This record gives sequence, C-alpha cells and structure tokens, in this order.
Amino acid sequence: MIHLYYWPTPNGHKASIMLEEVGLPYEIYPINILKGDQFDPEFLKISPNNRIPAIVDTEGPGDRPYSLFESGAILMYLAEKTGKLWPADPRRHYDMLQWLFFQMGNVGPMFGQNGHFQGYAKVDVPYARERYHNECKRLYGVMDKRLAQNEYLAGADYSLADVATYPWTLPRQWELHRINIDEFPNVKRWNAHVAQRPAVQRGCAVLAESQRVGKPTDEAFENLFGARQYQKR
Ligand SMILES: N[C@@H](CCC(=O)N[C@@H](CS)C(=O)NCC(=O)O)C(=O)O
Repeated sequence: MIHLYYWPTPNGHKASIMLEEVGLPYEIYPINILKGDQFDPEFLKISPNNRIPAIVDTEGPGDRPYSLFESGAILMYLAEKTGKLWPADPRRHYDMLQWLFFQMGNVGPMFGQNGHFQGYAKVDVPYARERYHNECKRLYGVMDKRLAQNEYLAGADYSLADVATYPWTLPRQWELHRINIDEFPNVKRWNAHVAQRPAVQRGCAVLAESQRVGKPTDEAFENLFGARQYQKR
C-alpha cells in the first residue's frame, strides 16, 4: 500500500496522477499546507523540506517501509516499482529523464515564482514580475517547439515528463501566469490531449473540493511565505 501525503496543488497532482496511471492501491493523508500541516514533526520525518507530495510505500525495497519526498523521485520510484512508464530502451529512457528534469528544474520553480509575483506577493515588484513572466513564456516556447515535432514531451510516448508537466500548464493557470495559450498552439493541443486520460482526470479529482481559489488568506500566506515558513526547526 502507498500512503500519499498530499494536497491538491500542481506538485501534489503529479503523484496522484502517477498512482492512477500505474494502478497501485493508495491511501490519502491530507497535508493542508494552507493551515501549516507541513510543519508537523511527524510529516517532517518523511518530508524534511516541508513540502508535499511525499509517499510511504509500506512494502518498500527489502520488504520494509520506505518513504520518499520530491515529486520527481516519487514518479521514478513508482515507475520502476511497477515497470510502467519506465522505458527499457536506453534512448527513450534518457529522453524521458531529460524532459522530466526540465520540468523539475525549470517549469516548476519558474512558473511557481511567476504565479507568486503576478498574483500573491503583497508588494508589487515589477522586476521580479517581469523576470519570471519572461521565463515562463520562454519555457512555454521551449515546450511548444518540442511538441511541434513530438506528440509528447519525451517523444512518441506518454511519459513521466508529461505527468510532471501537465499539472503546471492547466487552463486555469494561464490567466495567473499571464499566458496567451494561442501563442503556443502545440502546448494547447498536447494539454487538451493529456487532459482526456482517465488517470489524469481521476488524479486531478483527488481532494479537488479543497482546492484554493484566488489569493491566499492571511493565515495561508503566513504559512507559505511568511514567518512560519522560516522558523528554525
Ligand atoms: N521540488 C518539490 C516542490 C514541492 C512543492 O513546492 N510543494 C508545495 C505545494 S505545490 C508545498 O508543499 N508547499 C508547502 C510549503 O511551501 O510550505 C517537489 O517537486 O516535490
């Protein structure tokens, strides 16, 4: 059994989509990051960087429980465990890894900062707003070029790179990220195609009723970006 420590955010969705894709049984352990559950000492033992998602595999390697944090590592673990979305061919394998790491090192951090400075920061910082918006648009351009020649990010096959990237490019994020999707028609086509996968729909539906809409409350801001985030632990 997989225990999924989760909240319905783009990084959380990577893990829930993946668990649906590979068909492993899992139980949800909600970590309400708006209320500060991520600072619970028991959760920090599993996820020392106070971030979701995290998992515990009760039947981990050596038949002992094993815990993981960092969504990219979780996707790779679940793929290798099940042999699903884990290409045997070395070229396909490394094509997949390159585009997975492209998401982890670029799309996630830059889109996250873009959203922060466009919509959440309590003071307007034009330089940061412009820098991260430019980066976000540039990365949409990189993906658009890739998807002009390939059905999916890693090539002909749906892969971990799509699982990781799709939740960061949802139509409801385009306005916050100031993205005119018509400038990126290949991303638009790919996004609509991935959205039709039943596992993607089931993964995105997990705790969807708790999804935050609009600006964070003062309590959520304090937990995510304020003094509580920076307390020594
Ligand atoms: N690099 C991490 C990022 C995870 C992450 O940023 N998670 C956010 C939600 S999308 C979170 O847990 N935030 C809680 C906090 O900032 O305290 C991963 O890919 O797992």
